[in-house]
Amino acid sequence: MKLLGAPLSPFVRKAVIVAAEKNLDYEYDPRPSPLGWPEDFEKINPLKRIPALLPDADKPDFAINDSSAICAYFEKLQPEPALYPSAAEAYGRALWLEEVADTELANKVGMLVFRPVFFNLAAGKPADIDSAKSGFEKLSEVLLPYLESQLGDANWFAGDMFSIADIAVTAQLMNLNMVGFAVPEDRFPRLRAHYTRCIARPSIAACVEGIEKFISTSGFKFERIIA
Ligand SMILES: N[C@@H](CCC(=O)N[C@@H](CS)C(=O)NCC(=O)O)C(=O)O
Repeated sequence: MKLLGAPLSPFVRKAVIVAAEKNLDYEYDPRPSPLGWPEDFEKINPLKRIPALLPDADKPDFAINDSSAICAYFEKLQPEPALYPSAAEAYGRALWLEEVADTELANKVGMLVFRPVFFNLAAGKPADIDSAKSGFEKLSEVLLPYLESQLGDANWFAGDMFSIADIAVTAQLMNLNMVGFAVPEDRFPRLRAHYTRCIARPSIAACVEGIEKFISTSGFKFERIIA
């Protein structure tokens, strides 16, 4: 089984975390990236997005694309530990919050905060901190309050178990952190505590380590805006 996609992609990260939680064995190809696609990548994913998964080396035409499809496939492949609740209500919540994370949260974190910092640095330009700050404020208007309210007093987003919802949200917030914006503890204490709880898991801590290694070797300077 081969998983393809650059590790800074939050969607690739989702799949990497789920595979780690389930102790799945796979080969990893980090090359496909929005900053440069390998030739013929469209043959694997006609949507030209990452992550992509080639489940079987003997079936090179069989690809599963999209992090949600890949994570759900992993759940069937290795049901334990379960990352999707079995009760209908918690299952529905998990899928809904995964969707919120993969669409609106990803869009706002990616376009409004991550891009003005990371894409500028990658292009050899100074980070556009003012745009990132105003992007972060937009994120703080509706989405972060919504996630804060959805947690309530619970440790996890869906039922009493760590699930795909926790993974999907955390995978996005990690990119926010990478470019200098922690979830502010004074404004969103439950979400901040949830983030801290999630990144303590070995499956996610390994990804945090990967980001830190990237930062220290890239030579990019990421200013800390919210600690
Ligand atoms: N819904 C997809 C979204 C995947 C996605 O948008 N990935 C980004 C990288 S973070 C990508 O490949 N973008 C390519 C592009 O926009 O050209 C998923 O969950 O996998």
